[in-house]
Amino acid sequence: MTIAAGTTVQWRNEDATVHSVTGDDMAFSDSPLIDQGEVYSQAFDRPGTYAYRCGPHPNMIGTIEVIQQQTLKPGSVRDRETRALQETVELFLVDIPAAEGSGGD
Ligand SMILES: [Cu+2]
Repeated sequence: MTIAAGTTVQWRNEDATVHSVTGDDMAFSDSPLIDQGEVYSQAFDRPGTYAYRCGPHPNMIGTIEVIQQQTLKPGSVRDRETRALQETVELFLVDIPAAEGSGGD
């Protein structure tokens, strides 16, 4: 997902097991284990691409793209979408089962 610099992202765990938000390459502070119904918040102030995964479930991955609001063309669709996301966005943590029958080697 794409957000404007300065946006705080909240991950809410709506799954039945604990998850975490662990930034790849130490790009941001890792969350503790997030219990069911709990929220982890992280502000993204600097533009860049931030990949993350779940510590206990490395198949759960996501990416946050942070852009400078000023680089957007005023009135563009992306500008409006990004403005709408500027303060707080909420993502949900739900485990995605690994693909089955991938064949192996
Ligand atoms: Cu997990």
